[in-house]
Amino acid sequence: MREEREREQVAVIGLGASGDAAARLALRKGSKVHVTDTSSEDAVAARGAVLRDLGAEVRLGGHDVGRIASADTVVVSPGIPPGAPVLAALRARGVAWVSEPEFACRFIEGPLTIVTGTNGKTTTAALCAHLLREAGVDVALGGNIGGGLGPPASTLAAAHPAADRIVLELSSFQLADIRDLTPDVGVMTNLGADHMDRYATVAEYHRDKRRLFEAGDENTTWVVNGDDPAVLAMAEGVPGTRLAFSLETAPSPGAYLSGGDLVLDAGGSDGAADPPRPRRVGAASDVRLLGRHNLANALAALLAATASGASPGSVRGALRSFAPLPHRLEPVGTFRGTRWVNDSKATNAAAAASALASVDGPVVLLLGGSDGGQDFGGLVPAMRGKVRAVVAYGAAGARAAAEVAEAAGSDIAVQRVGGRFREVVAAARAAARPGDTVLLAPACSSFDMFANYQVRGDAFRALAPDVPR
Ligand code: UMA
Repeated sequence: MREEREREQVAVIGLGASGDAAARLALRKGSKVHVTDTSSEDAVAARGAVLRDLGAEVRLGGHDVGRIASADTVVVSPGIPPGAPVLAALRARGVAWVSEPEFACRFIEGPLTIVTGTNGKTTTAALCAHLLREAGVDVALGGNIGGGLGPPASTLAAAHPAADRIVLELSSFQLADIRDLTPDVGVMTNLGADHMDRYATVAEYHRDKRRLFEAGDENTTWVVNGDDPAVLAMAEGVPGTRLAFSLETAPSPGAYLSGGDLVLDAGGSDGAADPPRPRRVGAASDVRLLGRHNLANALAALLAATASGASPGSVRGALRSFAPLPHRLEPVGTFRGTRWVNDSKATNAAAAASALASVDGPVVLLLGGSDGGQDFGGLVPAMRGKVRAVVAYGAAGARAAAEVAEAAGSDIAVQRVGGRFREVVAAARAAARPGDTVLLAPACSSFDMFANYQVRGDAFRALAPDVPR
């Protein structure tokens, strides 16, 4: 009985990928675990059944706030917004909670490289881990990244033996509820607007991103976007060492593009007799990813990887062997002379603009999905001279079509397509001519028609060749 009471009690809210991983980690560490989800649908029930067998108490179809509040530690899944009734009730009782990566990091002893930012964080985190792996560092990749590219942080924390270095991609939702997690290396790729269905203002969203900088200390190395004033302002005066990457200037210490070269400058010239010189570590052409913004991601990854233990000499070959990731400017193929590119991950206007800047015209653009209040007319400058036709679809389709048509006048053919995604893709095919690129960069999340952006991208990939299936 006494022993029972001494076991830490952990309550986990949400039984998606993060909740499942956190509950398993807590069980493995000998805690008493209560796990709960408002849903009792099949996938959740199946996870719950396994956790019950492993010894957890599982409550589905609703939350027992009193039971959750009695736990020593409450872990919250990132998809649960701060205004959710369960969190409002816990707040009213004065109960604090932590995010799943914060919980995981209590059990991670090795150094952490944390990557966040509005766009490019998955590519940067995955490339950083790849550069480290190729340099012989024992590294594990996970966190928000999902999509089969890496597990939740808790799964990495439960792994035995632990990797020497962990690279975590973290979202603003996860950073919101960190407490003691301390990055050894922290990366901020860029700052724009996103998740405006969850945040009332961009400033509120940025406040959660700022948690990364607040989590570091004087031993942290920061990798920041030297071309993004919002990032530089946020990193201002933060303790630790600051490295910047830039496509426009030559920051020192930092990494930059010089002609076609990727250059690393270790800095340190202050008073040193023999300061290290800027060093060419690769070429832009070594990066097999489409788009200039991916050169910025590559520079960020270079800095993060070298700050995390990769030798600069190992970088070039590793850059060349990094293949494009699924749903991120992923070349799907060329069918009847038309190239198809899947950027389903472009769930906001800034990402769609980057995608447009990354492909050659003429382009047939698929635009639409859930309506998150994005400024579609604001995308027109990125479309001009490049986009032949816009196929607007989904919940935001009517607004997207109207805003683009108004801003573009007769320069861009705009059609709104209702119905299923198959019809949307067929309309894009009909609008495209040989030599064109059909680009899925919808500037919207996918939840009006799909479970997530991966399923949307998979559907696009499957429908592109127009093969009956
Ligand atoms: N739920 C409750 N109570 C509530 C509300 C929801 O129990 O009041 C339940 C839901 O029924 C559901 C669960 O909570 O079963 C929600 O889990 P979740 O949405 O947190 O999803 P997970 O499967 O745990 O996935 C999360 C991340 N998802 C989100 O942040 C929305 C995944 O990021 C991440 O890969 C995974 O944790 C592991 O770390 C995905 C993502 O789209 C890729 N992230 C966003 C992005 O990148 O833009 C932030």
